[in-house]
Order: sequence, then C-alpha cells, then structure tokens
Amino acid sequence: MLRHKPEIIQLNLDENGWAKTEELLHQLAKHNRKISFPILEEVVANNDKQRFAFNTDKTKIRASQGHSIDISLGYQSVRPPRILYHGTATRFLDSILEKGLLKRNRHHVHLSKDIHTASNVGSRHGKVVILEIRAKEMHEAGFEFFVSENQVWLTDHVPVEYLSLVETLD
Ligand code: HQG
Repeated sequence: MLRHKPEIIQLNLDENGWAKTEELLHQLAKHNRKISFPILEEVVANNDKQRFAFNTDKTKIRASQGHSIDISLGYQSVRPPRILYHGTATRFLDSILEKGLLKRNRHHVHLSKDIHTASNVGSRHGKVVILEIRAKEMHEAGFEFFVSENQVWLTDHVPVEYLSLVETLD
C-alpha cells in the first residue's frame, strides 16, 4: 500500500511518498487490517530489506524504494561504484541484451552492489543470471544514479553496451 495501491485502504501519500503514520493505522483498522503502532515500529526496524522508513518523529512513514505509483523519493544523484550488479532470469536475457535494462513497472532499474544480493533479486523470477553493469563509465557518460535509504542502487535505463554477463558456478 505504501508502494503500489494506497487506494486499497484509501490512504493518502504526499508527493514524496509519505503517509501520516496515524492515518495509516486508522485506515488499516477501518479496512479490517488493524495493527498497532509497536507492530508497525517492529516492521520498520526488522523488515529484511529495510523497505520502510519513518521520519524523525515517526509521524510519517514511507517505502524507501520500489514504488510503481507516481511519487518522487527526492534522492540526490550520487557517484556509483565502478561495478554494480543486476540479477534476473535467463528467460529475460534475449530481450535485455537487445534493449538494455528497462525499469518496466517501477520508477527505476534496480541494481545491487554485490552479486549475492543480485542473485536473491534474480531468483524471484526464475533461473538466475547475473549481469555486471559498468556503472562508473555510465556515470562518466552522464547517466544519473541514486541510492535509496536501504542501499538499493537506482538508475533510469542501462544501455546494452554497459552490460556483461557474469559467469557463475552452478
Ligand atoms: C527484467 C525487490 C526483459 C528485470 C528486489 C527484472 C529488488 C527485462 C524484471 C526490486 C528488461 C522486472 C526490483 C528487458 C529488465 N527485457 N526483461 N529489456 N529489462 N527486465 O521486480 O530488479 O522485494 O520490477 O531484469 O529485491 O527484479 O520489492 O525488478 O527481472 O530490489 O523490496 O524485468 O524488487 O525488492 O522485475 O527487482 P522487478 P527487479 P522488493
């Protein structure tokens, strides 16, 4: 609801994706999904990918990345490491090697700083294949990169010429 369908519980998100914590709890209760504030705190603190963040006084909450709705996270453009990784499924490979990495339903293409994380991301889609992205070169050529609060690297599009396959042992 904080990323894709806030309307399911008639929740308002502002232009940066923030919901009022009180309103979230209220709307959840109204729609038969009641949770307490301590449970919400627990989710924010312990979610495996740290997907959610409160503002400093916890009066607002948002997802740190991964939205399909039209909001702006307001992250500043930053210099990426030399190499970033993208895990995907073998069935997407032909299309990726033709069109590059596309953001599809999301706001950005999601990249990882290590192969292990990329492998977990890719395995959600099928038989994993890992792509290496020459991020520093892309940046020097003028492409922008962002890093979310939970350390997911984001960019608009990765053209084929910056991609190569990582040979993995499996
Ligand atoms: C593929 C999870 C064909 C792309 C993860 C991916 C991540 C193409 C799929 C976050 C393509 C999109 C994002 C092209 C890209 N042709 N397929 N030209 N370009 N694709 O789920 O990166 O659990 O939208 O390779 O941990 O898998 O939501 O993106 O396989 O951080 O927090 O199209 O989602 O995080 O799939 O995952 P997704 P993703 P959360």
